[in-house]
Amino acid sequence: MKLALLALGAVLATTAAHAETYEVRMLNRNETGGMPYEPDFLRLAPGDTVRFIPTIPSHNAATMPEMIPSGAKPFKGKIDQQIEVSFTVPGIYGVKCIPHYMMGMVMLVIVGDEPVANVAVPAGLPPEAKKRLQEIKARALAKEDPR
Ligand SMILES: [Cu+2]
Repeated sequence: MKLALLALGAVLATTAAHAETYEVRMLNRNETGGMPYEPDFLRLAPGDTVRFIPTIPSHNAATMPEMIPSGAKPFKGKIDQQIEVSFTVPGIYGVKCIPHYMMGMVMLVIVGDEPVANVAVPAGLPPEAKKRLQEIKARALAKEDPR
């Protein structure tokens, strides 16, 4: 029995070394407020995939040109389209819902080891998007670097 568990542990450890797929739901409301991605922060290993799910209609997921590592490929899902995006280039990404960008529908993705403290929220964003990203950053900081 113990041997079997050890073997299972080895299998799980091997699997964990491979690329993971994370699911992000696009919603109209949750406990963080209106028009959220859930979760709204992900830290990925290079090569991991995010599946953006239109749980509630009328949302999409697109890269923010202001927040994308150089060399990373932009993406833009259609409204109500479920897309899967592989993040291969390390760095800091902002993701936005185009119809609800003005209402602050954004999320933060960090690929690799970049500290949350290095996230720079661009000054020129719509105020609600800026506010949401600052909230997401503060929550991510509290989670990853509690002091
Ligand atoms: Cu939306």
